[in-house]
Amino acid sequence: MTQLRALIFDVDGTLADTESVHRLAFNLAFADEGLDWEWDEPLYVRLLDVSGGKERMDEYWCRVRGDGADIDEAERAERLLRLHQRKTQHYERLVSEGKVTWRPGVLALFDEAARAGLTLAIATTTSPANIEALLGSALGPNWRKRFAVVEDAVTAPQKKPHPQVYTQAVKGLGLNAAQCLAFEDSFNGVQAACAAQVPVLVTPNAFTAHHAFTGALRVIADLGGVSVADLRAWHADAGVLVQQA
Ligand code: XBP
Ligand code: MG
Repeated sequence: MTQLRALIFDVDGTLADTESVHRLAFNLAFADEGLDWEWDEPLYVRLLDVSGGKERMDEYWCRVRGDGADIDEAERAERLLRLHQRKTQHYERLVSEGKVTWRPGVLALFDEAARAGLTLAIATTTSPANIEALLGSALGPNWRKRFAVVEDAVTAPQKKPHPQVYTQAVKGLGLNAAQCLAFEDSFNGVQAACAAQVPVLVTPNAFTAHHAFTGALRVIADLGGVSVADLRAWHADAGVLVQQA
């Protein structure tokens, strides 16, 4: 049986309910640019099928609105970058104003896992500034010391469902995938973890409840009341599944 050694956490939608604040930040950036772009919640649920804020805006511009393809490639890239920088500034401010709610059990599990000798890591498609804002606000300026590895949109530019962020996290941990347990909220995240052979626990949220989570080790409402002993037992099941395969 492969012993559990590390927990690898997705950020958006898993650690905290961030996507409604991301959506607000996008709309504020669009308004700053004087654009008639407005992402309501049903549209944002659809656009969340695309990981990465710049990629998501490009999808909207070219395939939902359909008028992005008429723009010169360089000009389009420049506007997407400008919009994303502005959006990230709005998101950082909204997080600092306490607009994001952490999900149940996550911070308690960080503490219990560390006491139990488990290593913590992050594997996200979000931007470094967003991670800094969210974890800095909850864990203080030394939050980074709590995580052995942080893989994000800069270190792993191939976004979920591509497995790059997880394969790099496992490599950075110096472990094999079976010694890790990933925590995710979305179809893309589960696909990425499974493609990297990392057993994955899913805690869906309002934006992802309709997603398929085929391949996940287990789907639970949230991490409230979940102990390290629970994780070790569920992870051992993964070992059994692998042996049965
Ligand atoms: C979710 C994402 C991100 C966020 C927006 O990341 O796909 O794009 O929606 O953040 P996670 P950016 O892997 O943590 O679920 O605008 O910085 O991309
Ligand atoms: Mg997520």
